[in-house]
Amino acid sequence: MTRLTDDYLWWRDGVIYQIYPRSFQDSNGDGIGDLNGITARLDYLAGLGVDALWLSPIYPSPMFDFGYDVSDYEAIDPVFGTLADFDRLLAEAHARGLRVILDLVLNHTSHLHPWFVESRSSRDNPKRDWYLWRDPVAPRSGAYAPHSGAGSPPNNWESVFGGRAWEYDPATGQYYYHQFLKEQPDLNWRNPAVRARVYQVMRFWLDRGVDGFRLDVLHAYFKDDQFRDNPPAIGLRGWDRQQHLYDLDRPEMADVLREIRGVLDAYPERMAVGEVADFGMAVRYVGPHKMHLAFNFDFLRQPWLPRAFQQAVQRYEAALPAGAWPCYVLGNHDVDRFPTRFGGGPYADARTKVAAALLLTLRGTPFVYYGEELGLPNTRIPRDEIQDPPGRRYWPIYGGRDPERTPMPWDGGPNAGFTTGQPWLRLNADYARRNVAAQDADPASVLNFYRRLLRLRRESPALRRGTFRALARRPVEALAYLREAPGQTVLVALNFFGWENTLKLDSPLPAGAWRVRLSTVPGDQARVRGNRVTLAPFEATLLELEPNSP
Ligand code: TEU
Ligand code: CA
Repeated sequence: MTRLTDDYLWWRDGVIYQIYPRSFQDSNGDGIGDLNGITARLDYLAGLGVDALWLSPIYPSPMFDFGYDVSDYEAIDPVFGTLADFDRLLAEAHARGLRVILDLVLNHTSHLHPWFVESRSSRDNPKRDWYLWRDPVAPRSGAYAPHSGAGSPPNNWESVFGGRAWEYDPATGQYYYHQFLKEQPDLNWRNPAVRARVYQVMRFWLDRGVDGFRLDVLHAYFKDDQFRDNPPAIGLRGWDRQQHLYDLDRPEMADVLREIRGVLDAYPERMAVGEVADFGMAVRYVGPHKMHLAFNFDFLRQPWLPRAFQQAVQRYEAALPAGAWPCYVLGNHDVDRFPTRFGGGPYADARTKVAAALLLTLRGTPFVYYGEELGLPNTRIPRDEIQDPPGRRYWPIYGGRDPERTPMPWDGGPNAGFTTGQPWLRLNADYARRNVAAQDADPASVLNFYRRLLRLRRESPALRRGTFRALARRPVEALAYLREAPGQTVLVALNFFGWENTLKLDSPLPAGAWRVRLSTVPGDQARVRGNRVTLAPFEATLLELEPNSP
């Protein structure tokens, strides 16, 4: 594998690829992707040019939230394989220079986790305090009181997935808190025994050679110690109709970030990336003694306008303290796929290439969600095929997350080569054309564009580590920026629209000869003159300043 600088650090200089294991590759014909399937596709991933894989949860789970409800943190769900399969996957990945990070879901467990089974068994069980149990309160007049004699829930907190966040447990006469489904009770992070046990889980995987973790809903570990009501907000669904002052992002988090970092720092080159709810946390949760990375989800909400993206980058660059490294994503298993979000239609692939060129040339670690490298769009899922719990609950206001979780299309054969059985979720409707084999054979495909971008990024110190400088203060239809490292200057120019655009820069470009390193336009001669850059429709171009040019 190419290693051009001595100080290469995989999670900072590399690109991380998210796999949703149910949907990547089935190896045994049950219609559900599994670990051996992933192992069989490692050559594809190494050839793509990514540096690390993040696997969404693979632990034993009753699958109420498809693995985000864990019933044993130190084993593998039989649907996905065995620990031996996992060890083999890890060894084979490492042999190809690919790191592997696991998804740790530590805000909550499954309601079938033995810890919760014990906790709910009696009020004096030693594990009672491992979860958040509260007495009912006297029903306020007109207030919600679901159980006769049970009073009302302890406060007004809502579940992300709908309804109250409190579930009454008649056996012991108390409510327990669940920020997501009632099958996902929240752990009590104030309890030192919980913390110690959870850090032991981390060491279990680190000792096996896992390279790090994606920490699910890291922002929610602590709830207000006084369980105060959230103030109201304007929104459509219950969760959105409150300001989350008291059920997220509590001050106690600082100590836990330090503790988690301490666990990781006992091993060489391990990392954690936090899933956090907003931009403020994406900035506050990273840096020395905190997380290595935290997802900045700004791009998931941007309209397809260069200025919106540029502003998102600039506010991030300005807000991150020294020693904190940026992190960008265009999609994941919870949000609409970006080709659909950015408008779909006949120009979707052209836009996808522009978006990919942006994601992979910013200063920060990019995450690529499986299928993005094919320009995979959302797939419409008929109501009777909906699998995702919030989709079932909120249809038709919200159809759930199945549309962005459809199986990876590998070839044009039956079920796209994903399975020999019946896929758990339908494939993209255009899989006969949109699949790995077909795009592999087409030099102009989205896949081959990703490969070239990833190769260039890996070879380029400016793209990996250089500074970021936007070249026009108010870009309208195209975007241009410089990435500069000692000895290398790269100009990235992106036309967001389907007509020619001349971008006027605030000041002339550094003088010299600009050589095209990569372009969506074949044989491109990039027109850079003074303070003007002219771009063809949907052109994405990377130019390098010839080092010895006058
Ligand atoms: O997601 C956290 C979360 O709150 C949202 O992304 C949520 O899934 C979305 O708003 C849908 O309504 C994480 C995981 O990424 C997600 O898949 C899990 O379902 C959730 O935590 C619970 O573990
Ligand atoms: Ca399988």
